[in-house]
Amino acid sequence: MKKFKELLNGNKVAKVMGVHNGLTAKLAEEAGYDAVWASGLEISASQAVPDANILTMSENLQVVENIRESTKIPVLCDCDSGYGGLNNTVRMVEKYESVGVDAICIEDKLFPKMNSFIENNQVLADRIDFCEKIRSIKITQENPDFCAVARIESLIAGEGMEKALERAELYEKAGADALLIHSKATDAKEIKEFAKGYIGKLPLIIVPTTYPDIDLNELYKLGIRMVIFANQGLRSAVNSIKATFDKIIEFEKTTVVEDEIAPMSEIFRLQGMYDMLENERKIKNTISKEDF
Ligand code: SPV
Ligand code: MG
Repeated sequence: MKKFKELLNGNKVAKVMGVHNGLTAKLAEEAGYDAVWASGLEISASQAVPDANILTMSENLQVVENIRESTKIPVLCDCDSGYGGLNNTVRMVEKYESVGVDAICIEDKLFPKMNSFIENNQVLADRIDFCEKIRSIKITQENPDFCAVARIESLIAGEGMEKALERAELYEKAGADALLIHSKATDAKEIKEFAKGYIGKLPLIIVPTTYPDIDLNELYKLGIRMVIFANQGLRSAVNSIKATFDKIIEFEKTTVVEDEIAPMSEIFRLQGMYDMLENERKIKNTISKEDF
């Protein structure tokens, strides 16, 4: 298994899956993803609240701890805009690093931030203020391998390509380990243009939610080192759960879905029931009745 930093500098585009709890993190690892993205959208949606800094840093951190303990692959955390100002970001770094995550991502928007695909309400942070936040991560972190991803929202907020590239240069200077260039375009032209225009050295990360048709080999040549499939797991779960719920209420029994849903044995495996019982047996075997 590769470290997050190694993934950023690898010889292929690392594939990262969005997750919202320990179970989805485990499923992402088993499917073969290189890392997981603790998605703010997924975590808030899974609690049926808006993706707009409604959940507190501590509430997100609690979920992140469960994600961390459930998978061995690197965990990259969506930390929105750092939960406030510079000092909030400092405490956030201390707390996130203490639970053992590999990387955090902050975006150059104001608190409270709004999901990038909601029209209007996309207010960008002052670039110098944001550089200070990036610097605060690098100064606060204790583990040299801990990574800071700086997310550029210029193309989301309508600030334009030129300004996006200027921000990239500044965030690199401030100490970011990677740049996430976000786009809501319906094809990859915009992020390709950014990648071609970026003359710095940092690895680039993309989130192709609105532009699903991508070619990873082509993107690698342009400097893109990581792709985050940020929300497809949650969206797939919603459709699947809806279909199952609809069928059961219609037929008033579960026979119609039994072949489509995971067997109980699979749930037990995923939650570690069998491992727990095996461990219990091993512990008990170390004690013999005769000796005690
Ligand atoms: C998330 O997954 O929470 C993200 C990506 O930040 S997006 O929803 O595209 O803003
Ligand atoms: Mg988010």
